[in-house]
Amino acid sequence: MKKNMLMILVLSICIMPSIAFGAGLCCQLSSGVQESLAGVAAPGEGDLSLQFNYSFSKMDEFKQGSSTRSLDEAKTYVKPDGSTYTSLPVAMDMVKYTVTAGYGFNSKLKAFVSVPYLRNTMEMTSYQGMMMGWMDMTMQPVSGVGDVTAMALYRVYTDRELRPSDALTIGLGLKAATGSSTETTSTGRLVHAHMQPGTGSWDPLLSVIYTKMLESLQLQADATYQYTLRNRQGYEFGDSLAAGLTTRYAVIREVGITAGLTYLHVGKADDRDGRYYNPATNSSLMDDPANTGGDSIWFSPGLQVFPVRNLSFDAKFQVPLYENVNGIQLVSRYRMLFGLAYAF
Ligand SMILES: [Cu+2]
Repeated sequence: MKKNMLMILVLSICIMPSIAFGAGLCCQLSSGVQESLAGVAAPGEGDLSLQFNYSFSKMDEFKQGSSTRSLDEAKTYVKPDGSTYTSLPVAMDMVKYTVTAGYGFNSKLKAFVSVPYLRNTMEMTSYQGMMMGWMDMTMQPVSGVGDVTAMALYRVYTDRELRPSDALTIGLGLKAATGSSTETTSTGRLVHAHMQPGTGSWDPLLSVIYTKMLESLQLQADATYQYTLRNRQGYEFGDSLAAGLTTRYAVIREVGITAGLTYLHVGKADDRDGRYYNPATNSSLMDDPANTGGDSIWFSPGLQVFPVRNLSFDAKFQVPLYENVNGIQLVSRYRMLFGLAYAF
């Protein structure tokens, strides 16, 4: 280590996009790896950084537009064609482990690669007819390696080379189709597209990050656009835009508190070939693309600790302040993230 790694780690919070959303609007970005890039220790010139992340998302309530709906209300939700859903999600947990490696080519160019591993579980209920009524069931967990994301960050502007106070960085990335999007249930049907480990598509990513560093306060504004493409099963997830404002305050040298506000827009998905949702044979709320996408605003308080040289720990809690979804959807109640980073 040539430099004071602690200082680099402290500054690094401001270098990565704060799009920490695996499950913005009910797992819409479940395989987008952006979350692992949030808060990654940005490596110095010729340095390597390694980060391990854990995230947990809980989805257990319904929204129709921006109004909360009970499970009973979801059971009687009338589709545009006049019918109701006979299969509903009740709760979904998403656990994600992500390993991210970063390398600093020089003071301007850095690159990151992250590999996620996911485990999704779901409680459901389905209507079995007049005699049996609604029956609860637990889905077989879906797990596996998710979609690998590579991203290059290039700092296009800074006011001065040493301890810059203003910086503008542009990121270009690609989310690869490494995760499976064709997991099936015991009955041979494709698992919900939004519960699969991967999306099956190769999606370009574009980020713009502006950072301002004051005495013990740092501010960051960033935006990331994910341009989704159609996968081999004919399914296309909606494009997404995440725009965030993050502030970090250093209480003491080793401890910082963070607060973030993020706006997330996710477009509606399209199941062109009806592989995941066939209205003729399937009346599952979770599978109907009409119930995908929407807008949300999130608040994320967090904590960062630098216990020893080259090591950082961060924890973040995320809650939606506002959610407005297309159709009716199972939405997130909260999300927790823990990260451990080491710079070599
Ligand atoms: Cu399910």
